[in-house]
Amino acid sequence: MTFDAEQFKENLTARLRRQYGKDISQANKHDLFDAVSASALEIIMPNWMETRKAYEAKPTKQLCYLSAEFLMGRALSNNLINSGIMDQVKEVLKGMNINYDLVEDEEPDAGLGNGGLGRLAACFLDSLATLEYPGHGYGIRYQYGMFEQHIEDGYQVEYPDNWLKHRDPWETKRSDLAVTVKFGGQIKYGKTPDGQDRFYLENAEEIIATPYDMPIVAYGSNTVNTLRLWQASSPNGFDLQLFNDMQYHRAVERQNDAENISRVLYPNDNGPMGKELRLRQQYFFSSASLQDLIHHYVNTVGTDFSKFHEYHVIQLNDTHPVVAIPELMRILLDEYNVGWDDAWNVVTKTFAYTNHTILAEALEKWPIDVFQRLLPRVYQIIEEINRRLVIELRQKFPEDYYNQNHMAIIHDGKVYMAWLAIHAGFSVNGVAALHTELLKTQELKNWYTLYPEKFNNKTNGVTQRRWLLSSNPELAEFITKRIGHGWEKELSLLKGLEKFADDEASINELIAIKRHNKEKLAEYLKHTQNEFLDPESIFDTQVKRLHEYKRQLLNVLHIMYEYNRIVEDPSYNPPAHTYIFGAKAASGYRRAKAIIKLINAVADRVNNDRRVRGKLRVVFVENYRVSVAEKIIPASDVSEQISTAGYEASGTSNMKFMMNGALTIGTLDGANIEIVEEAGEENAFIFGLKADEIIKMKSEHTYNPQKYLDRNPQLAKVVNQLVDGTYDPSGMLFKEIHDSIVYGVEGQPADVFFLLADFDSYCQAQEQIAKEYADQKTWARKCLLNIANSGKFSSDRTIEDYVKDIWKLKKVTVK
Ligand code: 26Q
Repeated sequence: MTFDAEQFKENLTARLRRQYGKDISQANKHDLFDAVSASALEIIMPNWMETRKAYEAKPTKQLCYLSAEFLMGRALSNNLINSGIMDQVKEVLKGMNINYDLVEDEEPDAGLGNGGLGRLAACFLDSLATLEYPGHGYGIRYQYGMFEQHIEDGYQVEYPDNWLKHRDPWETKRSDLAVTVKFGGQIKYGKTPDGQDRFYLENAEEIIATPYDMPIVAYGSNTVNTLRLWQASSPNGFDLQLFNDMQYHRAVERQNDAENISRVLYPNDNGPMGKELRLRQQYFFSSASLQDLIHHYVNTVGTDFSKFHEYHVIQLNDTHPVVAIPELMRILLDEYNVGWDDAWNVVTKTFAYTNHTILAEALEKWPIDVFQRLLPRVYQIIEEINRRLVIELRQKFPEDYYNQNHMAIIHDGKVYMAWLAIHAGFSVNGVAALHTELLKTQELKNWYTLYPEKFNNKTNGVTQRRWLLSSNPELAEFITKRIGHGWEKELSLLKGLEKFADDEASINELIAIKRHNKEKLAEYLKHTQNEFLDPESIFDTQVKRLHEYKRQLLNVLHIMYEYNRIVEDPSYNPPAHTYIFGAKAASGYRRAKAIIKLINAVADRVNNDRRVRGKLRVVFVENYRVSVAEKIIPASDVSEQISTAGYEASGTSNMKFMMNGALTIGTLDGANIEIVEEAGEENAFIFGLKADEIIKMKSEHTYNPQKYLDRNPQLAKVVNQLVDGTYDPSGMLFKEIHDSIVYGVEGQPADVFFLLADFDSYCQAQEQIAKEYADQKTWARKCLLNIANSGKFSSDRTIEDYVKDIWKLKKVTVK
């Protein structure tokens, strides 16, 4: 993009003048963030407009990525880097005596997602634009994103994330493109004004969906794609009659009820949540997005829908937007008078479904009564889809009454959203090789028998623009100095670094870069939460949502074990080790919250014990989020990826750590398997039971956790310390955690996530880390080999895989 320094300066001062009535000398950091962003958008805008024109000039297939979550993080640095004007902007600001870093830090994260699934959507948008594919995101403009986590007395306390408190300079409100979404009402059948017999809804509640567009700026090309987020409001405004009657609450009730649909992101990651408002959210953005697509199609192609799938492909990010399937049927049947078979033909060529989890509790199912009341016509259409499916099932599985019942979209009083997606979609994909295999052979085995051709794997990836180029500029420069530019758009070029593995100067430089990143993180944590970190120590990091299957508890049990060992044996002198945690727990997930309290209790004890000072430290980073990940990951030596094998569909932070030269301690789960395949087993610390071993023990009921306690007195001691007053005088706070591993609680067997079985093996892997870290050069060599072999884990590769096998998009060059 062309950059005119004078023009930029002028835009900046004009924005300050118009929006805030201030000149540069009066502007505070926030004003500056807003003005710099607005001025950058001014530069991006012509390309955004050109991109739209290019897509319209020659209609080609467009991808619609439908997702309830887009975990975008901050936009400013990303957009400046991608549009190639970062250096120039910094230069201009420097000339005006403005420190860019302070401006950057003013931007709130767009935290419109929970974790992996939401961040994956954000990485995909970056790759789609950069690879010049016409692909757009569609989601919800939550007024409140992922909650803000405070730690008070060691407990997680949630505060609303009011990220739109100040206006968001990146978004454009498009009132001209608003649509109506209908809820409830009664189904009627009758004549339309033009004399057609149709189904329609009477007395339905109407909600306005207004789109807000965000630019998705390509790196190194002119493409600017769109993330379109819908906001809900009432068409009726507030009720003046009631207001005049002094019934102030009731006067705004309707408006509030409508706005509640896009009020807040549900903070459940991989968890159950059968709330009606959530279904409202899902239908709201699915319906609005489809209406948008249909308008586009009708305007560019016309009302012959037989070619719809040649112009639109819709990727469903998990089951959250699956209600779009019957909604497209409804629009075609009821609004465009298409017959059932023709409509079904369109639908089955348009939708593709990604599964992100094999946890049973995350597979969405809605009670029939809730569904039917909220979306009567959509429900009726699902019934018809189901009726036809059941006929197919009887033919395919004669006499197999289990499958005939269990695979029905509607059974046991519920609507099974995943079944609807698999049946109606043309593609079903898992997110890592192991995950896809487990879908085929375990969770979705019956569906794989019915539709083997639909199943495929798409191993996740992350964008190196945000997770390396932007977040780790020193490492980026190290790379470019050795292999030149190009890796920013073709990550497999990193392979060229391998030849520096035995180059002393390179290894020393790599060590110095990691060291500097560690110092910067230490400084940041000193500043934000008054934590002291020793950059000499191993930075051993586990940052991800808190979930039992991710086994933060295994990490903590090992820390407790280390602590005992150092205290009991003064001659034991391991290298200094800092354990860093960052994790949010779903607000209703009691045991996850207890684990956060435990981490903080252990930190409190360990960090205040002179006997282990300089050897062991535990830090819980408050309010972990994208912008904090960007600081933690480049500063980490060890990446904790320790889920029970078979449970983590893929993981994506594992890839970010690898790219930034951290060594993985992990189980053979999710994408860890492929990471080790690329990096070499000798360059990671792999431990624990394998997925097939876990599956076998589960199905044969042969796991006996007590055996491990009997066998290992140190482990027994640590487990007992959960309740003996060591970390909590009452002995009660961690009793449920204790009981869940030792006895089993709530009808579950003991230790469902196999912590005790993997404990020994995890300790050995940690011991190996301590040993190998002592030899800095050998360690850094392994880091370099990890970086050099991380090319596969670029989301650019993932997107090309989707394009080739599922989406069949063509690149569109924007002039
Ligand atoms: C479901 C029903 C009701 C309310 C909420 C939900 C819900 C919300 C979020 C269910 C699941 C999620 C998020 C899941 C998720 O983030 N999964 C992760 O996806 C990553 C990207 O594919 C993988 O790398 C991770 O392994 C997987 O856990």
